This record gives sequence, structure tokens and C-alpha cells, in this order.
Amino acid sequence: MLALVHEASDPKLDWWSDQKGGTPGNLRLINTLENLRQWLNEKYDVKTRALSYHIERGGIPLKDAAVLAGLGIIGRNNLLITPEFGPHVRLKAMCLDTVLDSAEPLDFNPCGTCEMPCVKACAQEAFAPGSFTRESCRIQMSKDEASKTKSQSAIDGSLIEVVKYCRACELSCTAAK
Ligand code: B12
Repeated sequence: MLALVHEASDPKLDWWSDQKGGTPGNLRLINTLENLRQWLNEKYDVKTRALSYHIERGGIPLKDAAVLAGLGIIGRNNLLITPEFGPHVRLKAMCLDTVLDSAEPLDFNPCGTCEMPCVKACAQEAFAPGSFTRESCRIQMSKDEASKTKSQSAIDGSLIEVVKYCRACELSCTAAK
């Protein structure tokens, strides 16, 4: 399981386009994972398989996997929240043909005493029923997709069309140290 920090001060990492990887952050994760796979093979003779981002293409639910890997917990905003970086991480995973020690569950509950700015920040009130509603979130994402902007690519500097998805529930979260 790999997690890459996406600081609020570096939003370009999360901009979606037709370029390789989808986002510059995901491209970095793909490249890092490839290096790691090669190293594991050469140094330890461990065979690996990179898993797709999309569940319907053979991927896994990455937040759940990250919880099981001991990286964090699922927060009230329905995102993986880590003690070090709050929800400001993006994930990628691989399978290995070896058995690793399992992680301990984290003793970490940042949402317990929080006033839930994430719930208030959502323009679509996706948390109004008491838990996350994918359909409401999807309405916002569709709006974001319909308002693509021309921006300079963080990968090669060219002018490209990007989608800047709403991250209100992530960016309002105060869990990071
Ligand atoms: C499809 C998808 C979406 C859909 C639907 C989201 C959804 N949750 O249903 C849409 C397009 C709406 C979306 C929106 C966003 N997404 Co999205 N999305 C995905 C994708 C590709 C699959 C997620 C999925 O369908 N999971 C299965 C469903 C059933 O999961 P779920 O609804 O979240 O419910 C589970 C959890 O709540 C969990 N759970 C709840 N409590 C607990 C407790 C424990 C102990 C455990 C183990 C589990 C657990 O159990 C539920 C069932 O599995 C993943 C990548 C991946 N392969 O995982 C990224 C991913 C989840 N998205 C991500 C992000 C960042 C976003 C957005 C912020 C937009 C953006 N900028 O990209 C918003 C945030 C929405 C939100 N608050 O959840 C990140 C999350 C990073 C993080 N820190 O958590 C991921 C992991 C991708 C990545 N690049 O790393 N997304």
C-alpha cells in the first residue's frame, strides 16, 4: 500500500486530465510503485502485481485496504484519515506473492470530538442523511467535470484541459497535525 501526500498548497497534483495517470499525483504513485516492484523482484525475488485504480478494472477499495494496513481510519468525511497527514493522501496498492506481518489497528479517533467542518462544507449536503451519499457527491463531481479549465500541465508544462474536483470535505478537515 502506497500513500502520497497531496498538500492543499499543491492542488495541481489532483487535477484530472487525459494525460498519463489521470492526475500528476497518480502518475507519481504509478512510477514509485513500478520502482518498488522492480526492487522487490531484484532484491528479494518477490513477484508483484500492480492493482488498478478502478474497482471495476480489478482494483480494490483503497481506503479500506489502507485501514487494514494500519495507515489510518475512515473519517466522518468518508475519507481515509492518517494521523500524520489527515485526509490529504492519495493511494495505490499492489499484490505480493509473499505473506507479510499484519498491522495493528490504530488508536486514533479524530472525528470523535470534532465539530465536523467537512459536513458543513459540502455544497451538495452529501452527509445530510448521517453518512456519505455517493449520489449527492456525484452531482458536484459532474458539475466540476462540466467546468473544465485550461491550465498548465504539472507533468510537461503544456496547456491542457483539467478537471478540478471539489475537495471541500477533504480541505476543511482539521485532523492533520
Ligand atoms: C468511485 C470513487 C469515487 C466516487 C464514489 C465515492 C464513494 N465513496 O463511493 C466519487 C466519484 C463520488 C468519488 C469522490 C471522491 N473521491 Co473517490 N474514489 C473512488 C474509487 C475509484 C473507488 C471507491 C469505491 O467505490 N469504494 C467502494 C465503496 C463501497 O466505498 P465507500 O462508499 O467509501 O464505503 C466504504 C468505506 O466507507 C468503508 N468504511 C467505513 N467505515 C469503515 C471502518 C473500517 C474499520 C473499515 C475497514 C472500512 C470502513 O466501508 C465502506 C464499504 O467498503 C477510489 C479508489 C479506490 N480504488 O478505492 C477513489 C478514492 C476513494 N477517492 C478519493 C478522493 C480523494 C475523492 C474525492 C475527494 C474527490 C477527488 N478529489 O478525487 C471525493 C470525496 C468523496 C468522499 N467524501 O468520499 C481517494 C480518497 C483518499 C482518502 N484520503 O481517502 C481515493 C482512495 C482515490 C485516491 N486517489 O487515493 N470517488
